[in-house]
Amino acid sequence: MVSHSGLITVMERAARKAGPRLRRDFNEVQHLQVSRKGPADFVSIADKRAEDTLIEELQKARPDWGFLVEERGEIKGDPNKPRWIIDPLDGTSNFLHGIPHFCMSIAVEDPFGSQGKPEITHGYIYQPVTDESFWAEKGRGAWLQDQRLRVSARRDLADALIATGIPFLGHGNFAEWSRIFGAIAPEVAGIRRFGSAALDLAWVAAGRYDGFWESDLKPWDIAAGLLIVKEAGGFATDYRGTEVNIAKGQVLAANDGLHSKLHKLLAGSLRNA
Ligand code: 2AM
Ligand code: CA
Ligand code: CA
Ligand code: CA
Repeated sequence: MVSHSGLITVMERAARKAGPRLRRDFNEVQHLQVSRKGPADFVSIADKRAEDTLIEELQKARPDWGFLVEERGEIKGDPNKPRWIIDPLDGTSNFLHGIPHFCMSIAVEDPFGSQGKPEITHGYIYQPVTDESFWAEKGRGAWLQDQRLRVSARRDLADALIATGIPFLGHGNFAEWSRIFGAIAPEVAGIRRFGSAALDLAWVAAGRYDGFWESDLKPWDIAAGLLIVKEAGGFATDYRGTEVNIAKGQVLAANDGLHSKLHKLLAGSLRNA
């Protein structure tokens, strides 16, 4: 492993502690207890177990830090210290259907970042089935295991493979998504929708996808992934082209050349609505 800060080691240890149980649960998914949080919004005992393990491990390492996690919500810590932003299982729909495309996402948010406002300083995304970890530290690059990550160098929309997240039953704006899709899909080489926003961003950072757009995302879906994209030389904004607000959850990410082309199509489709 390439040398990295103590915090990345802490995140890695916690993720690799929760990983084997998540893999075991995945192999016996038909026996798992599942409940519904919204019309098509499921949560399983595996989500909760993974979250509990991550909280327990991270609390051991940094006892006074707070948390923002998907299932338990906010756990208050020392307001002057960083907090963890965690999705213990991103891609639950895939998980419950036996599709091995899911991950854990862990980020560190410094309450007083470089400009005195909250800022993500570390991100770690772990896919237990492939054993891949994508991670970044602010200002120190993005990595897949010990390999430096770089967003794709493709410049032409006609060569670009673009990921998105599609609204689903009870969630998101179908009309808006359809307009954007109608503008982008005819111009690019392909569109993918695999159902894990955190992995979508990690794959943009790794140059597997050339771009990604989605809205109505939660902080735990994107906190780690956005930093990994930026540290891999990528560009991420909201649909207006301004800095992403993780609380608002609107993202367009790509290398900078493709970002401006995609943004033109996206903004045009919403203007003509
Ligand atoms: P989750 O698996 O952590 O719930 C953005 O698309 C996010 O929406 C996904 O990363 C996923 O996170 C969440 N989501 C919840 N229910 C979903 C569904 N039925 N289909 C797709 N994504 C869903
Ligand atoms: Ca969920
Ligand atoms: Ca999620
Ligand atoms: Ca989740």
